[in-house]
Amino acid sequence: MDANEIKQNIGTKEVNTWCPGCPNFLILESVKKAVAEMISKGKVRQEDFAITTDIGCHAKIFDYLNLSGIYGLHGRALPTGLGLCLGNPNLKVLSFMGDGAIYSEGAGHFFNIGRFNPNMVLIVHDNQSFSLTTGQPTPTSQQGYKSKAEPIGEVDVPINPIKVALGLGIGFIARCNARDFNHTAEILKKAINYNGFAFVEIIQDCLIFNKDINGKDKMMYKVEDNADMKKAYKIADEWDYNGKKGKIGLGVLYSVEKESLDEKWHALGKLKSEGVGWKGFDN
Ligand SMILES: Cc1ncc(C[n+]2csc(CCOP(=O)(O)OP(=O)(O)O)c2C)c(N)n1
Ligand code: SF4
Repeated sequence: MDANEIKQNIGTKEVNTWCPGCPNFLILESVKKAVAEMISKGKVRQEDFAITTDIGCHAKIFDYLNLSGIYGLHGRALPTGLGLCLGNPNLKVLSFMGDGAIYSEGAGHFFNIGRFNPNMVLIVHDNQSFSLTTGQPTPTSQQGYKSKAEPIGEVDVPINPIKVALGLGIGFIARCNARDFNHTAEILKKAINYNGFAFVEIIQDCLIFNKDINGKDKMMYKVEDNADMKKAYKIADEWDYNGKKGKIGLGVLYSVEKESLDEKWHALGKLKSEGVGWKGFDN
């Protein structure tokens, strides 16, 4: 089967309930494209992928991907994904989270995952809003964002997830534009092939909530794959998530080799080399 036929199989027939035109459709396309192209090369099978999702608009991707996985609790897609990695180190685990999910409810898990360094990919749909619950500010919302929860406008300065990830020692850090789905698919393939924990932050508009921060495409530019930490901080500093001033670097902002969980933990590495999960479980 060629990549296009495989891509058809990775989709489902579920009725899609995202708002018409939501960039989540394009993130879905990128994931299907990346996974299908990898399968078409013959080195990995559809059943080698597993997904975990959070709760939120983004998390509905679970219903639209024909991949095994767990539709988890809000803020918990990362530990759920880590559990899958421990259960079967041969899986390629993709965890999908919103900016509210990962930088607020799930922040404690983000804090530690770079240290653990399991072989998995975190994909963040960052629309700078808690959208499923009708638009409350998240840690990446810009100051002044008015919502029913904060009618006077957000008073706190947003975090910069790229700088946070660098500070946490995450070995693969990338940023993408949801609308540029070919580029996102290329980055996702690199993230999936990375040996260790890969973080992919996708900038996404929400068409209904926090509309003031939408439409940043003109600020975006592509960077070459980078392994220099100082340069990565410099790129991260070019945009502070607090408005529409600055430049948004896209691509692999930082990638270095680090000992992965299965390399540190020999029992897990042994299972990986034997091509099995924990003994006693049906793989
Ligand atoms: C522990 C917990 N806290 C809060 C909620 C309510 N809740 C469900 S979805 C959601 C918003 C999700 O926002 P985000 O993760 O940014 O994703 P988006 O909807 O923007 O894609 C919230 C607050 C919940 N289900 N569980
Ligand atoms: S509310 Fe926003 S993020 Fe959610 S489906 Fe609609 S456009 Fe997409």
